[in-house]
Amino acid sequence: MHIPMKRALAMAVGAGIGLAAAVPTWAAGSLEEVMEERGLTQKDLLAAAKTYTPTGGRDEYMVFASGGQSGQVIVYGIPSMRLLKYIGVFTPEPWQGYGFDDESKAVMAQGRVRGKDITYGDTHHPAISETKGEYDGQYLFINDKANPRVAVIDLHDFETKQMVVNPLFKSQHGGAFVTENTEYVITAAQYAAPYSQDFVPLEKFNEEYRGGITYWKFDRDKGRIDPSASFTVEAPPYSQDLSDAGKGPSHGWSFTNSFCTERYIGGIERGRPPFEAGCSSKDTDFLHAVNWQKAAQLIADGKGKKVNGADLLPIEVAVANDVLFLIPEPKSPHGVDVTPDGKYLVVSGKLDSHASVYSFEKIQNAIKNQKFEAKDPYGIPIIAMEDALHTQAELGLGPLHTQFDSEKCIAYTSLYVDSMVAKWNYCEGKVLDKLSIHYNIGHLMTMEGDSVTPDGKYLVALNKLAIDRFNPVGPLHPQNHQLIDISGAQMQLLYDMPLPLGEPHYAVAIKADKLKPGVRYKSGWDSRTDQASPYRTRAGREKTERTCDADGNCRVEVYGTTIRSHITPEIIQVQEGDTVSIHLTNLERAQDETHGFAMYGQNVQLSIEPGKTASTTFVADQQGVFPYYCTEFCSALHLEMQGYLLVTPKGYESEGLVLEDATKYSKEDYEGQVGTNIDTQAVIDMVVGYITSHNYKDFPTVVALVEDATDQLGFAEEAKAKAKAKADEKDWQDAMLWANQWWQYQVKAADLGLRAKTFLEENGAVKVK
Ligand code: RUQ
Ligand code: CUA
Repeated sequence: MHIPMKRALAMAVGAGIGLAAAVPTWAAGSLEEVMEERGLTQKDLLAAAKTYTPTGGRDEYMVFASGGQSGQVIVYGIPSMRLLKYIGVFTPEPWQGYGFDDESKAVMAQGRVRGKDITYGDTHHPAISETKGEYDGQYLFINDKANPRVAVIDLHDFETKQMVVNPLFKSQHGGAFVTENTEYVITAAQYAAPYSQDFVPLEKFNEEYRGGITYWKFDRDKGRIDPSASFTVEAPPYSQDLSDAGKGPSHGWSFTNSFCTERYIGGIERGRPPFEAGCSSKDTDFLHAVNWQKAAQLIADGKGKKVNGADLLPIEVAVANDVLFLIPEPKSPHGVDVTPDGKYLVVSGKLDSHASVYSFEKIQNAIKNQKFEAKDPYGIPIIAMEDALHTQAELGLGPLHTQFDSEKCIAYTSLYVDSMVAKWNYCEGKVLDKLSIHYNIGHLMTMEGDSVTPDGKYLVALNKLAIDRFNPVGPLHPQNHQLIDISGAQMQLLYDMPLPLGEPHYAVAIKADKLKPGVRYKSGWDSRTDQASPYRTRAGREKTERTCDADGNCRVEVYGTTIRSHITPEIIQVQEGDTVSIHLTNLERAQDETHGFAMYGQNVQLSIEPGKTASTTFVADQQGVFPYYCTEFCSALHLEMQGYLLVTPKGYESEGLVLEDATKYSKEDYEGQVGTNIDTQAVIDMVVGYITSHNYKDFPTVVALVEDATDQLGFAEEAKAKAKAKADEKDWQDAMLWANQWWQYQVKAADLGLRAKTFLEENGAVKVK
């Protein structure tokens, strides 16, 4: 078994040194032939050329899309539309160990609602943290509509760090939206409900059911939301919908739509007309304009009150202090989007064919002159529509959401009923272009489209239905994100991407070079608290401790490590009934050398990225044999990265048996192995010779590989010393096994060396000596 591997290594090296890399040739003929065979047009080829990303290429933008009721966030690249990651947020994600390791279970526990674990979320709107209105690439926030929660994701490692539960709401659609410097993350209630957790009859809807807008204080230094510094502005039971934060001149304000200001309560089963009839009968609903800066000041001055332990600014206080205003907006509005310059807000009514552009300046003038057309039943002043409106544009049927271009005054609005995108000028209220979408577009998104300086370039249509666009996969269809080129006067459809998780409502795209994710953690890191783990373990310090309390309840704490290709410990013995905690630190420093940890029958699955410490705790309540292993194919000896949890019956006494190796080794075996190792070393030296004779230090990737290989060779030296010591004792059994372990490390080093060598060849390294 050893010889062929050695030969293979030698051949690989020889081939690399002796021959230039082979020149690829097209097997399938010329471009024209491929076009003909696949039925592609010139236009298709152009679209392909705009999206195709050759192997090793990177995308210009990174998209964070809501995963809808999958409770996750989907990450993909633009223009390639290649999927890069699902981030576990409200839903367990086993590959990442999310919701399986103790550390992330603690995050998910923050999201309990009324003491109940909620293991999904209905995510709608992701938002990237902003500095001076620009995406800064540090954090991502996303809401859960069904259970009013917000999650904080750190873009340093793309992991969910925190969840907060709204103390007042029972649902929460209009979030997450950040203010200009991420002072606050805004979320608005959707379905009105009593703030109290108690039963309140629907007959008291007008008096006791409430909506509201919550301003979650974000503590940038800690990278966490601070619930104690957050507050809610009380609002009538108007089904608040989407929101947006002011920017530039409108900074300090926020805007929230509503869609059932009729305050209608359905009840088909009671013979009443349904919600949908009663909630769309009036011609207008209300845009809520909130001066959150003033609201925050009032809360700080003690003008609010505590409800369910949270700060609330009551409607009367908000009204008395010019904090809350209403403005009529066309029938069943959905999106409200503040323009990049912060001067206007665009509102679309689902049941109106217009988009309405409101002027922030006009709104402020009306407030200054106290010019109101009426007050609503809760005493909130209503600014007349004509006093706030800048212009309206007839766009088409079912306008929903608006995004902005890099070019001034240019906006794109989704037309749900028409299945189209309208490009228009919101300063002049003029339509410029329309493009068909397949089918029923909801949100749309331009590059950095929520920032003060959108990039334009591309637009993604987030469609509600895919119908016939893809190969059928049963009654539940994939979602369809369509990539559109908006760099010219006319929009051009480039690509359809099926998304296998849904329903993605909204997405945000950031310039990829603004993201600076790490590739490893500091050794022994708890990635969820972002602190050194109390369970971090260094090589050689692995240990297992068992302690019992006075009642005879015992805990076993395992402080272990993982490194190619073994888990320490490899045998864990506990007693039936013990509570077992296994803490594993991944000792790897090499990029992408993640180890997994799965165990039979205990619902255990960890992902331990380089440097991370992850833990699992369970009760070993049944005696038995429970194999465990690494779930990431991390090296040639990955399958051997294994171990046993032995759960002995209570009161089990060892029968004094001895472990016997099934295969016996002789002096000759040992010497044969040493011979192989010496030959392998010669191969490694050749590779090292190649690398060091080139300018490898100019390639950070290679430098990292060389560092890793040097580590592996260090381990090889240790194993070699052990083998020699055993040989001196004439213990040929262990001498041979340690010699083999020495070889294992050599193979890992050789593998890294070859990868480094290939990289140098492919990237035009030059000979330096
Ligand atoms: S949604 S399709 Cu933003 Cu929740 Cu509009
Ligand atoms: Cu570690 Cu496979």
